[in-house]
Amino acid sequence: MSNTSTPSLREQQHPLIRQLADGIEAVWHKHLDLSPYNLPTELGYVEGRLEGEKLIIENRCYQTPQFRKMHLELAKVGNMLDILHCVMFPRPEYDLPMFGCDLVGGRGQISAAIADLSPLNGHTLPKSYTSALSQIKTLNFSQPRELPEWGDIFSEYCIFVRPTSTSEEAMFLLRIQEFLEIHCTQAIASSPVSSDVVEQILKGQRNYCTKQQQNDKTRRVLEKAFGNDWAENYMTTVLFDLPS
Ligand code: BLA
Repeated sequence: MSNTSTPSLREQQHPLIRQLADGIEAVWHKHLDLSPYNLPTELGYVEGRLEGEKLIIENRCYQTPQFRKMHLELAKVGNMLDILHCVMFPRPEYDLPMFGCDLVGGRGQISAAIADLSPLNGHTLPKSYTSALSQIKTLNFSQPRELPEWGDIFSEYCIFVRPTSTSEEAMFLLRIQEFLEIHCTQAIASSPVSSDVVEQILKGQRNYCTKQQQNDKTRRVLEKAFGNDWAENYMTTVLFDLPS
């Protein structure tokens, strides 16, 4: 695992990705009691080739008393593609939503920026979340994007846009910080649930991961650079592993 002072890839990435990576880690450090989470060593830092360009993947992973795995991934394909992927997997003993965020850009423009606190029971977030989220202001972006079919896992607070200006980028950045402030504050105040509820939560997490594994756009990038088996293994053990 790489620790605090090796921000190599992020310095070469789109400014929004860099700011977001720094911002996510800052909120994590501010609120949570972080310990390292070890990915299989061969998957912490990976290099491959995609259409003659070098694909580099750099992972950072933590865990806390409330979160089984907090994963921040940065990836870069030559000068074509910059990617930030982040998911916080709660321990199933806590009734907490999934925080997920994905930014994809190339040649100076972010084409997809998505962030959400996704409920695990199919439809509603815990009341404490909806009351906090209803107090932050509704944002308007000039180019909202349509969710794919598997995107029924996302909440009504999900943002999925193509940011068209630095002010829209700043709005997106701020919204993620608001999501994370709410999420970390709620998480540390929450108590473990009873064992029958744990089963329900696990079911919800499995559904979330199974849907995310259907993202063909992610899969295609990984398949082209590393092959089908590697991509399948990476999507099911690193990006969206199901809790045992
Ligand atoms: C879209 N994800 C994409 C796209 C690419 C990737 C190339 C298409 C961009 C576009 O349409 O403009 C690629 N994303 C990757 C790769 C990794 C990655 C290679 O994370 C990792 C190595 N994806 C997530 C998470 C969410 C998510 C956590 O990993 C949401 C919380 C969403 N990504 C997401 C969605 C799309 C996307 C909804 C659009 C998919 C579509 O339009 O079909």
